[in-house]
Amino acid sequence: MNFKLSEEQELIKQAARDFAKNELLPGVIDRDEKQEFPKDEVKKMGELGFLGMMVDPKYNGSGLDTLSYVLVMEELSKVDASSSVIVSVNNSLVCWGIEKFGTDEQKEKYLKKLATGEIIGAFCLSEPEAGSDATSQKTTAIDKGDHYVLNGTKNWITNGGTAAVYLVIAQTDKDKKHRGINALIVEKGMDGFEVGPKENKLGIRGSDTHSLIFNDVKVPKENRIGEDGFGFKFAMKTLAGGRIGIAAQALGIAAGAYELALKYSKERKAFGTEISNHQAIAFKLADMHTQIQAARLLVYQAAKDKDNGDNYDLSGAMAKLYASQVAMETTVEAVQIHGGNGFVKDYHVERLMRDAKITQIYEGTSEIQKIVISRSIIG
Ligand code: COS
Repeated sequence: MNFKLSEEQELIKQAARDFAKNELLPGVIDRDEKQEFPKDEVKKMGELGFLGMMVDPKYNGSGLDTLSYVLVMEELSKVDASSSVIVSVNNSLVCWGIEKFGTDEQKEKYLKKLATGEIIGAFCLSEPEAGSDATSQKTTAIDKGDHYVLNGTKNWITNGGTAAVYLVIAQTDKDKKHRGINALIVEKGMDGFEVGPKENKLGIRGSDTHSLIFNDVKVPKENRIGEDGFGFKFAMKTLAGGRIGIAAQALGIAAGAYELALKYSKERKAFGTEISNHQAIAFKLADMHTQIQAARLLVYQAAKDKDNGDNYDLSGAMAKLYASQVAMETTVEAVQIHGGNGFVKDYHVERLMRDAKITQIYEGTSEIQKIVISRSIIG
């Protein structure tokens, strides 16, 4: 086992760290407060190649491995998880899904622009009554020969208002259950497609989360991804990779909170000495450091499995389950170490604590990860 990063990976990690410090940090509190989408920052991330990291250069991507991608996700998430979720969805759900399963025409038309960040994408599976129970899709895509007619509502869609391209999962043939589900590429502006109001969220408030309404939207057949009935498998396979991105996001949130707590504990004095000299604080830091490193190894393992062409359903689910738990616990402790200062916005840790929670919910709740893990080990 070689845990050493290559020179290229170190450079990519440093580039993401510099970008987060110089470009994301200055406005992050304000964007969180105002629920403002990081428009300029996303444009710059596109220029740096962060929005199509694993995409083949022939489709304008950076052609990097999954490990490089998680390194970038970790560094961005230390500072701004609202920005990193935009990166995660565009890379692992939208670009990966189209590159892996799309037609040449779909790649030419959509992937080339998504990979540079000229446009961004959204992945639309969840519904008011189908989140974890993903086979119970109520959105319908009725086959009309050369096109589908799409009707229904999707909920909690990241990049919902800002995306130009939406991968929508919908039921075509109810009798076939999950084998009658399709994945369609829907463009903003198609007749009958409406973006609902923006959600007012606990965390990742800079990201843009909406419901979407489809009312007799005509989607050409050539916009279907894969064979008829492939939509549910498409969603599962895509989410398996997405979970590695979210695990890296959770890792970054935890590591960001830990770095702030460590620094603060060496500056803040109480009872005549820096608080890091008190065992009550030092032991918290020891636990945080240990848990974060364990989470990091799980995330790297999942990324390596994907890069090696091995199955990553199990390793990705374990990485997400554990890293999101560590993100929650670490951020709570980071606030505690900061005391009263931890409760005010200027010190960043309260935001990281709020941002951490969603990593236990989206792209499969912790309970769903336990289903995936237990089925995988029990059979
Ligand atoms: N890769 C490929 N195919 C997969 C798969 C995977 N990782 N996981 C499941 N499938 C396939 C199964 O093989 C099965 O297909 P066949 O019957 O053709 O073999 C099909 O999907 C249904 O699988 P299963 O019977 O296991 O479905 P369940 O209803 O029991 O649900 C879980 C499986 C719970 C794992 C799934 O619904 C899930 O992941 N839910 C969470 C969805 C989610 O992440 N929601 C968040 C929205 S995105 S923010």
